[in-house]
Amino acid sequence: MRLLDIHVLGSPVLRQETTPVAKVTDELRRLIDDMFATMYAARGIGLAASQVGRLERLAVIDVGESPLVIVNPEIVRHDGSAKAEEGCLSIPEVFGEVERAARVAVRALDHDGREFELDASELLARCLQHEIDHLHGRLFIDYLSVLKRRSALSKWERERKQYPENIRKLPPSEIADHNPGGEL
Ligand code: K1U
Ligand code: ZN
Repeated sequence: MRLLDIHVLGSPVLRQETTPVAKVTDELRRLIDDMFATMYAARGIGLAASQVGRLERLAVIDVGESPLVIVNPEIVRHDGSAKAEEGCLSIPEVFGEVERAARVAVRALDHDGREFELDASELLARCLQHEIDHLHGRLFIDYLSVLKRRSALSKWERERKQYPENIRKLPPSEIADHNPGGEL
């Protein structure tokens, strides 16, 4: 298992559209394992491929229930709306309230390339929407009002100095520290 570098705001890959995965191969499963290790090490609840500089359309999620892999995810139904604070591993220390669908149904392929559908609400619904947005080059700050976005970006201008070349490197000691799902 390897810890991957996380691309932060300013890295062009975060704004790119990802490419649908044609087949879930062993190489892709290794990437998925590395993404879980990286997400746990960074204390996140989700991580999309573009955040680690890859353009395959896939993300990993663990909101404390069980680890979830979504390959080629699509929101097939949504309803209601809910507002809550979000953060992003690619914009550390910046937070903002985002209104999203309260419930979503997502269709995707799993770790073995099998199609499944999932109904989600609460934090899982929010995290699914946040990760699927990443896969289309969208970030939570895009939803903030002009004033809140300006303030988020000014905070980020101070924070970003810690990330030369728009890369966030995780300390290797983090690898075994945090693994809520027992996945590693
Ligand atoms: O994709 C990412 O950048 C991961 C991001 C996902 C996310 C956070 C909050 C709402 C929706 C999606 C994070 O995990 S940032 C870390 C964080 O804010 C958080 C961690 C644990 C519980 C709740 C939030
Ligand atoms: Zn994010």
